[in-house]
Amino acid sequence: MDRRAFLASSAGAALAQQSAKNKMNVLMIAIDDLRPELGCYGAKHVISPNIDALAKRGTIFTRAYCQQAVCSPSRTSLLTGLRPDTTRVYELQTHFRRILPDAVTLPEAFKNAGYQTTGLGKIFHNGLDDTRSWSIPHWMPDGKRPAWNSDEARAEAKTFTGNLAANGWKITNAPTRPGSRGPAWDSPDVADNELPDGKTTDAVIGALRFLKDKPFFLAAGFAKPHLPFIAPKKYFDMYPLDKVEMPDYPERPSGAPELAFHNNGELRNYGNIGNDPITPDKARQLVRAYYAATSYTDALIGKVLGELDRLGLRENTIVALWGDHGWQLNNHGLWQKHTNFEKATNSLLVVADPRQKRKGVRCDRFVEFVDVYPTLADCAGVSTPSSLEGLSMRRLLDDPTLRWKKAAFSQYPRRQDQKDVMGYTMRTERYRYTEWRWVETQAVIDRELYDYEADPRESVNHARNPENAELLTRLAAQLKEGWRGAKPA
Ligand SMILES: [Ca+2]
Repeated sequence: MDRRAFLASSAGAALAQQSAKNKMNVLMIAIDDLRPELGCYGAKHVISPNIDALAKRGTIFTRAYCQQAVCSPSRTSLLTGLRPDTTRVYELQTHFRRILPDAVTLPEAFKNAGYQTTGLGKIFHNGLDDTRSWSIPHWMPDGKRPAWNSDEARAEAKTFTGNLAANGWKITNAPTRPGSRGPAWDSPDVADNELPDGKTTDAVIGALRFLKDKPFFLAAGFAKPHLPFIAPKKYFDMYPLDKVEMPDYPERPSGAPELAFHNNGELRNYGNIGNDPITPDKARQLVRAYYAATSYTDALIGKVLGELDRLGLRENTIVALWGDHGWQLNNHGLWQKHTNFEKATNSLLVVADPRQKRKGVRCDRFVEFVDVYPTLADCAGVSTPSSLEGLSMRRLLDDPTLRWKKAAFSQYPRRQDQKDVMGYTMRTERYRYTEWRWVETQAVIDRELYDYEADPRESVNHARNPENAELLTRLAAQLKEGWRGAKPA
């Protein structure tokens, strides 16, 4: 190398080093099935001091909507920045690479920008990991996988990639027999790290220590409060059974089509639920256990955020925390997610960028989970594919009152008469408008209209009232315009 080239290259290396120093890290915390019912969301009966503390240094999004209220479709949409009708992932079996082999995922965009990227715990849906997303292989706390970032883990990740390719990315989760999943809740008297999420927490802390000097994108996935609601006993003790605040409106909305509902099949897979009626006593036990599992997860997140502080990383790390969709705690007689109702689609989202101008504020603007990818990339200065279907929320972090999206969009598939049905739903400032359509012909089978101004509990479907004809026509036109039409000018 001649002297000039040497000088140029060492200047380049120094610049690269400098820019690595200035790069913001990302800690993305994914929580399975956590609904936005926490202290920082105004739910004082839920004990969540650690997420509340994070919210004080960031923005709480009160109107964040997932694109489909079930794990893999929602996570795939968030992690690819594409909506379910683009990913074609509507269930828990299809890997998005079958449809979109060249998609660049959120962690992958960071990897391509020179970041160390890794995931611990549930990030992509279980069994559907995307090896291309990670510079250090993804790790699960199931005891079957080698330690995070070990030679064995790297070798296994290679084999895993090979297997996926050989199978044409087809992975199927065998359906579980009813009653075969053990109890729906349990409160073992164990230490936090004797349960899988506690093991994930220890591994995340180790990963932070390892990654602290490099720009990193670290995804930490917590499995609780997903069913079964298992948490150490001390978290159950925080919620005396007789004092548990029971969720309101257990009734179905009047005039809602059968397509809007499900039969609580996921919950009924658990041995102590089965096909028996869910009695008020059982409902109370379930609600208490959900809150206990929530507080357990919150405590673990506190440990992770504490380590971030101890390592001096708070000022150069963006933290994004989300629950992958909402959750119905006996709202409309429904448990779980799997619907287009408000409680299933409205989700938890907190973003904290240490550089944001307004901290500890609530933002009531409509944001969608497809927006998480462009936001994190925008905040970190990472380039993204032009095909993304979301909008960066970065400006909302500085000013939560900006004029923003006119609506948020979600969808949920069903089967009827052995044919595929898709329910498309749109949440506007005042209404939720839903169309259930045959997939094949796109003909509308049924509609729902809820007016949150008059009826925040969705107790009446107004779509069948002839007086609303004009409103329905207007909302149908807006739904047809979809997310492109709802973008701020
Ligand atoms: Ca989930």
